[in-house]
Amino acid sequence: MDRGLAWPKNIRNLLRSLRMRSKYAIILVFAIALFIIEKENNIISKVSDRLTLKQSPQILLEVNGTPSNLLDMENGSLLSLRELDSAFSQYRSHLKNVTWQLGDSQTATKVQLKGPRRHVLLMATTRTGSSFVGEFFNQQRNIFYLFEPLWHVEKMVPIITGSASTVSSTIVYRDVLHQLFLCDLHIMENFITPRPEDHLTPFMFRRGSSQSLCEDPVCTPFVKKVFEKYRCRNRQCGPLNITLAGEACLQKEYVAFKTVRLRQLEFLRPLIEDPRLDMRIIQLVRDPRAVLASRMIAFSSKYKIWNKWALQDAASMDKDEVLKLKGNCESIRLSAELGLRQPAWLRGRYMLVRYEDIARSPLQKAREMYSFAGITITPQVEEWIIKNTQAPQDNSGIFSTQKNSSVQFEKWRFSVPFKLAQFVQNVCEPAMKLFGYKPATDPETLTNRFISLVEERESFQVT
Ligand SMILES: *C1O[C@H](CO)[C@@H](O)[C@H](O)[C@H]1NC(C)=O
Ligand SMILES: *[C@@H]1O[C@H](CO)[C@@H](O)[C@H](O)[C@H]1NC(C)=O
Ligand SMILES: *[C@@H]1O[C@H](CO)[C@@H](O)[C@H](O)[C@H]1NC(C)=O
Ligand SMILES: *[C@@H]1O[C@H](CO)[C@@H](O)[C@H](O)[C@H]1NC(C)=O
Repeated sequence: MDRGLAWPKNIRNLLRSLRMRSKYAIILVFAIALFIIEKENNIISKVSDRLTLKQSPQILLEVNGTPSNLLDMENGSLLSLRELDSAFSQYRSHLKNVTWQLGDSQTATKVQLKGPRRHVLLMATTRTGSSFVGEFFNQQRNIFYLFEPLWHVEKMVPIITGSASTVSSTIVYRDVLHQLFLCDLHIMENFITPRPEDHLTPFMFRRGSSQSLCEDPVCTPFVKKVFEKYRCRNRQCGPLNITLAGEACLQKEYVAFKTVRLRQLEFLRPLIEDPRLDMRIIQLVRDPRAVLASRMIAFSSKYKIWNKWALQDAASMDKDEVLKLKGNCESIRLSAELGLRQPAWLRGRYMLVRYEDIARSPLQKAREMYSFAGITITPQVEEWIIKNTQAPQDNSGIFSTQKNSSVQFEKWRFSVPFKLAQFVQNVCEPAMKLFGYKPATDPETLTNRFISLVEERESFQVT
């Protein structure tokens, strides 16, 4: 397919789906469109597609005084994309941080934040134990914890993740996180489907994984007949009142989020340099062999090429899949190297943690993470950790956090064929070296419980 035509069509589809949404969503789409245009000016000029916008053209006027000649007031449609492009280039600088301005116009400006607060981002990738480690922060009452808030954002901007670079989605992720750390939860309303009405939604992803969204006063009385997609675990609540949740966030001393959707540490610099925030970033990594093995089970359809390959005697592995794996490992490594180099803007704000170390000494690692974050760990958190890391092995579901952690973390060694381990070792060698994961030289080593594949490390060195 011609990529030049695909983007505007996607934008149009997205606009159509957003038609009923508020002005914020529309403005956001333009920020996204701008980004694409910025990257691919030449492609846009080939396109004469028309972009029609059924919603009031007034909307655009609100973005730093966009001139009225951009709009055709008579029939309410926008001019051609080509003309839009030149209009955009005029307003490029204003739109650059438009998500930022969106949020700013809401709660963040109205409410004075209580200080000093600390803001913790647990930055991970899927199947690295991030749900489990996230619980360390979720279990503490004075922390406002959100589980994977970017899930909704990823769902809403498929055009970016699909056809444009991951850079553009990362910018949206970053700006949304920025607002969320400021307790502006309204920013989420642009991404939750169906769109919340009256700031109420029963569709906040995995609400039950955030105690902060399930306790008083955020847990409003249960409403019969409202279908609650993501329920609180231990009680029934009414649909989530996002305004109320934002207020609760401001009442807490600390804010912590976990995400598997943001990989590039360098993008977080604006958050770290925002004087209203006091950021601490904890990057969680895990042996890429274990991660792949776990993904092949948890996301078996997405990883069916790997599953098929693992079972075959002689078959060459799909090139795209290999590149993806390499891309994963490299982006994690590059972020870690940046963090470990401690540039001035990151100093004291970055911590690298290996899942394997947490699995072996959960309490000690939790204390280290809390100490790094400058938060005093409570006995409740410590009790939760003790209770949930010594559970018998057999009651652990795929996504459960309750397991005998010191046994679980290397179970993969006995379930993957040696050739898979070897393959990952080759593709991810630089990352494995940095994090201290030892290659298994032969099948016997792989399955020998007495040979550790994890180097003991007190600290990590960038070479
Ligand atoms: C981005 O937004 C901030 C805060 O509203 C503003 O101070 C800054 O000038 C804006 N930057 C650009 C490039 O528009
Ligand atoms: C809407 O405005 C555009 C630009 O001025 C014009 O070319 C087009 O014919 C108009 N469409 C209708 C349906 O009036
Ligand atoms: C949501 O919470 C806010 C803040 O407490 C409140 O003003 C508003 O009335 C609530 N909305 C609904 C629909 O209950
Ligand atoms: C968890 O695993 C460790 C290591 O094998 C073992 O010593 C311990 O007894 C196990 N704990 C439980 C509760 O099964």
